[in-house]
Amino acid sequence: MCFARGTRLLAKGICTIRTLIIPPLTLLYRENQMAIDWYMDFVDTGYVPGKDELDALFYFEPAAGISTEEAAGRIASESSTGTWTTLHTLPPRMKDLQATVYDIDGRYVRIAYPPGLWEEGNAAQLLSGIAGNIFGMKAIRNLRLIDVSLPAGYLQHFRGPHFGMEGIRKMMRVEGRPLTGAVPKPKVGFSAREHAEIGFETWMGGFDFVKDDENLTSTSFNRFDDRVRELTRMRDRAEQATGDVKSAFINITADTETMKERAKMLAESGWNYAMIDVVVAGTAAVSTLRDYCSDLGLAIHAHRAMHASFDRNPKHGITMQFLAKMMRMIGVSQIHTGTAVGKLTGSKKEARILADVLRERRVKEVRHALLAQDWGAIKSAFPVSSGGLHPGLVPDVLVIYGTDLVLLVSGGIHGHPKGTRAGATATMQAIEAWREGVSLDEKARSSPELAQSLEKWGYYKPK
Ligand code: CAP
Ligand code: MG
Repeated sequence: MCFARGTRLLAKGICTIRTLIIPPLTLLYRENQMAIDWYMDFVDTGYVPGKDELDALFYFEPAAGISTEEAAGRIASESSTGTWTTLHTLPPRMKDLQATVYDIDGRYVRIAYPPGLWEEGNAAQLLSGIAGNIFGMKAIRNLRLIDVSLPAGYLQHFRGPHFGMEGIRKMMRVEGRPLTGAVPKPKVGFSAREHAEIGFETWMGGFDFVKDDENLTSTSFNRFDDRVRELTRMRDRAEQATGDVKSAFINITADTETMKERAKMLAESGWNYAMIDVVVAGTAAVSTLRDYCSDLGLAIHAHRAMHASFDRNPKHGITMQFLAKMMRMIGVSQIHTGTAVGKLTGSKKEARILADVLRERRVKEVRHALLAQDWGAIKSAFPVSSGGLHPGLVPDVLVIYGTDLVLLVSGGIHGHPKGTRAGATATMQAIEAWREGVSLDEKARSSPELAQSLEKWGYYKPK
């Protein structure tokens, strides 16, 4: 009996020491002890950023035991000049390169970065700074880079898209409607000849583009040079038959030297686009190919495969709007931005924000989602809507994007009851209905291909 009572008393005593005695003593010790970190040196909520500074917006969640201010300071420190500890020597000029937390709004923080931190024209280095180590800090439980407002002094070192949207429309001779395209499906497995024959049917159904899928490059069953040769032959036949300009997004994704060789082959065969899987290829490679393709007169179609590995989690990673901004700044002519109604993630709000990032000269702020941005002389780029679309969903997509869009309908034409050409024709009829302001059901009365498409899919939204 006494033993049990004694144990309870001992346990109580230990607990009191741990909760009431140790923490204030630690605090006292730390305050008196020489400071071992300087994160708070990166926080000044009275600071007003200079016009020449980059202005970043993050969502962040401090880890347990880390104050909001210290967590914000750690983000600014680790993404500019800091390290985990105070230093024996710190030349005063380093202060000029320090990032500054200047606004903390709940879970959102704004950080100003001095221009001197950034190498002119080097997008990869920008990412190493503001999208590098900071995602791995133990003191931050979740961190998401939402957007960065880029000052004119920084943007001036980037060329942006070789063709703006106007240039692409002029090149393709398409006005007043979205540009249209499709990927042969199944996404890989066809020979180069079969791929080109499906492409011919796609073009003859009224589409402007035939697109390689993101995982088709130069495989044993469909070598790049064979596909270029076969598609060139079919393009010339389709242009002859229709009198329209026909083009393709042929995927050059590989190591940079190989991508250059493939781009050259495209230009020599009279193509005006190259396709790159920009996330897997990397920022540096896209930067190299942007200039190389521009010299060859090639626009770049940017597929974003892998983006959802870092932009899908609303609490951690990098947003699609920041990826889209980087790619317009570097100079792709168009990039996938989702459908909101198709098979892949992405909301209507996100699709509209992405379209603004790519198309507008002056982008307006959207609280906690987008920072104001003046693009200056950087040309516009097309949003690309693709993924799980069919003619029945065309009006939904055009309500979101309007006509300044590249619309890709792939499974949604090759799955048409009468085949690819009828599927493309049905999609063009759906676009016409939208432009005429009539319902698809009404249009279908005089458009058999659209009627057959609605019979199979109706207005089905893929899960
Ligand atoms: C669409 C697609 C595209 C996705 C990419 C595919 O085919 O070819 O790669 O649209 O997604 O492989 O799924 P379907 P996102 O039209 O047959 O679905 O555009 O969101 O980047
Ligand atoms: Mg694909």
